[in-house]
Amino acid sequence: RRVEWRKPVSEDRLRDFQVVIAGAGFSGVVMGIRLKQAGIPFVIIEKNDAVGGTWYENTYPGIGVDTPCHFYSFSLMPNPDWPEFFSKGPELDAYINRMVDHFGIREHIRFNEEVSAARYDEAACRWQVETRRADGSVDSLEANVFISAVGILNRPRIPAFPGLDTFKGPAFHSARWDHSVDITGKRVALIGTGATGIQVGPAIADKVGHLTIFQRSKHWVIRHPMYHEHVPEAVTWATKHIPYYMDWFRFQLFWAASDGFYPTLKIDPQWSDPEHSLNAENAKMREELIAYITSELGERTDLLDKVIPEYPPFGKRMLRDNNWFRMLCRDNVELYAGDVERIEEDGVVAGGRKYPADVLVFATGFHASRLLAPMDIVGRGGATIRERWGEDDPRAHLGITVPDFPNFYVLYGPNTNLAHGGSAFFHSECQVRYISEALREMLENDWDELEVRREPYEAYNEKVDTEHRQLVWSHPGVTSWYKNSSGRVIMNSPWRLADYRHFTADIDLTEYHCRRLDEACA
Ligand code: N01
Repeated sequence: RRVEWRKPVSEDRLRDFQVVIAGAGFSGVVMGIRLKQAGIPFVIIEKNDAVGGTWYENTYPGIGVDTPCHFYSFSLMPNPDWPEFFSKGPELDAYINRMVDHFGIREHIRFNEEVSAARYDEAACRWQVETRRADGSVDSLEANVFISAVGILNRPRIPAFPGLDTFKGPAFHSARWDHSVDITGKRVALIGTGATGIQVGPAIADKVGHLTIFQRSKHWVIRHPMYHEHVPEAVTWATKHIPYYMDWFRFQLFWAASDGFYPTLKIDPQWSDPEHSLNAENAKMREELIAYITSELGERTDLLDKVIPEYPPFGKRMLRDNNWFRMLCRDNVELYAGDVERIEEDGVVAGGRKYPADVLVFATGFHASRLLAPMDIVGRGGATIRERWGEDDPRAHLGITVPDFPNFYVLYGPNTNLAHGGSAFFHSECQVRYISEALREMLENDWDELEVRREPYEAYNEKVDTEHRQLVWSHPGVTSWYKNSSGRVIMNSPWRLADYRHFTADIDLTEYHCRRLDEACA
């Protein structure tokens, strides 16, 4: 939804107002689009030399989305021309570039520059945003409002395996794929079997000489009938020509992919088999998944114990089957289930055996829990985000805003990740709408400062925790990047998509301190 001005705002006020956005991934770009449409000045600071964030940085073989694209796209730029229901990385990268050019956002972006710190100047009600350029030079900008759109999965994590630096061949993280390395005919060791590993494996198995996959823990893998389907011409035609067809199509994907699964996630305290499932729907899903895996593995029944998780479906991120099980049955593929012991100059040691390798690929995920790191964000009275959140306990009101950090907003913040299906784009649009409303109120009322009160922030986080205690992600038998070191679910949203949209549809000003520069807090 565009910003709808309700009161006049003087041109001087608008001209003097400045918003700084960190990150030109999807969220940062759509924030920019809404600000541009509203006539609010802004600049986006982007560390890469291009837009796209995740979809620019990740170029590993097989990269693609596992949410249908007609839903995994913005309402402000629906795309009837998706070639596949689940598009590949380059197609998504092209989509964001088209969007940036269509809305004239590129000229607002400073590339090869990263926000290193942001400090709130209470006397001026402004943020001092410090940046570092790729060439090492630094700069600083002043902003009325600072918005982080840096995402959560952008700092690749390679575990400190003993002997890691002794490996003689090429070794790289999936998000830094080294395309100069020819893997044809090579012995490749792939460590990690999350959403990335499951795409990499099948994409390289027929090219490499031998592929050894190291799976530390098991993941549930689900089939989608349209995963490898091209969009039929009739669907493309209908989305272009039949009134409201695109809306309807998006709506049914929204419903089926997210809210439709919601009953599967709830813990039934009376349920008799809590280690393996949560309730009747969850148990039924477990059975269906096991039947599917069994049929995919066919004669390779020896693999069943290695791949069927003990914990309930949805405990970890559900993975979309990308011919994973068929790949495991190939002669040149071997699955090791268990911990990696160490790395040696010519291979990986696990379970007391050496698995020779010429190339190592780490699909080992990201430093997700240190949200907003390495930015140094300092709010009112010298409060820092790192002290406030500790090593790994981020919290925000609606996942967006934090007391003592006025005029600061986070896109894709704490507890906003969608782990029950659904589209991050949808959530991003909810947050952008909410932040845009906050800015509208600030400008229309000539306020210089808007800061969430402590009570609604605490009440919201209490509600989030209470809700999570009843959901699958808090299951004690599951480790995942959704939880912090003390087991609190910090990443996922516990809400149905429609609920979160409702929470963020409008800003409730009674939840905020609103202030003009020369006034005390109201
Ligand atoms: O990372 P992950 P990812 N020794 O953290 C293993 C999004 N995404 O890059 O499960 C051995 O999920 C780890 O094992 P375990 C999506 O939101 C989306 O795959 O912790 N193994 C796991 O198997 C996703 O959730 C798409 O026991 C170790 C793997 O490495 C998120 O990005 C595609 C280890 C890491 O899995 C991250 O996915 C790709 C160790 N010391 C990504 N440490 C789509 O939309 C970790 N592992 C399709």
